[in-house]
Amino acid sequence: MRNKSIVREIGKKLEEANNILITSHIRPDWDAVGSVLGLGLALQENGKKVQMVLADRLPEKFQYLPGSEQIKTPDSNDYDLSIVLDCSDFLRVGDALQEEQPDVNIDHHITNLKFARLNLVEPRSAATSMMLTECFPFWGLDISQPVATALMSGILGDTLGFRTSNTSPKVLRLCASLMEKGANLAKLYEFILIQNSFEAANYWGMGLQKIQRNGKIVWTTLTLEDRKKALYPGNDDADLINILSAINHYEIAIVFIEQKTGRIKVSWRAKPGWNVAKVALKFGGGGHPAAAGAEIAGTLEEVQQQVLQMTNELLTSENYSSYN
Ligand SMILES: [Mn+2]
Repeated sequence: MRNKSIVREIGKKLEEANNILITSHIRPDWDAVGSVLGLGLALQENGKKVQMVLADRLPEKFQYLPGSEQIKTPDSNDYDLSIVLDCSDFLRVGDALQEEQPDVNIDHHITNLKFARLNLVEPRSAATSMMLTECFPFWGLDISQPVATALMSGILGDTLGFRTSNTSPKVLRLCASLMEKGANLAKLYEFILIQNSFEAANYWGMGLQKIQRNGKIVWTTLTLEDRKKALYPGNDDADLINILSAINHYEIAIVFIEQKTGRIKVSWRAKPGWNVAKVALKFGGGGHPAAAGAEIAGTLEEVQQQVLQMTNELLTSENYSSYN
């Protein structure tokens, strides 16, 4: 933690507050849910009233985490401290918060806009759940088994199972301490990173049949028709991007996912050394150097053309990202 004084200030706020609202971004991932649950449960165990709120209904897979039944969609909120976790842009909170400026933002996205009154932002940190694991001793919060499970899930999710280039010795030490507190690494790893549904595998097949390459980029598309044929229930790529980014000799992988809204969801993955968040940001998205996303208006053909062009520009104009 490099911002010790902000960590202390946030600790003071937590101590003073009695009714705390914790939220994260729309389309939550494991770090969003893991950090909300990790902090929420730890504060509850310390006698605080905590509301855990997400704008989107919690996808089924997260029910695996103890305490997840407490996460609810927004209603008339009454609270005296608001905390936004793992969220770089206040817009991504959706309608989980009605106020103009939240009290606290804790996040690790390089694209963070520091929109709260107190911002603890560490772009070098591998996950918001990791930042919380580091902060808890300063805030006098113990880590129970459910809290350790939530935090470990967030770290596993964002490091893709300790594979991203920001997986430092510190990440592994913190995870070892979470194991000592009762987080079951093998079980969480299998559930979060390995297991997937038959429908997802079928959907991958549709995308894999269409893979294309040009220069250092490999990409594919998933249409609404593909989704329907595969009976895949989500509106995402079912993590097909992980398979594309495993193809050797290509620096950047992209998946274009057609949405019912007439927009195209774009997911980028880059080998170490490239910062695809820069391209995502140009399209109104965001993310991390190695993994970023955006949702762009236009047809599949139009968006493909624009995104491939911009991504190619990144590959030709930049040799090394200082954040990797
Ligand atoms: Mn995160």
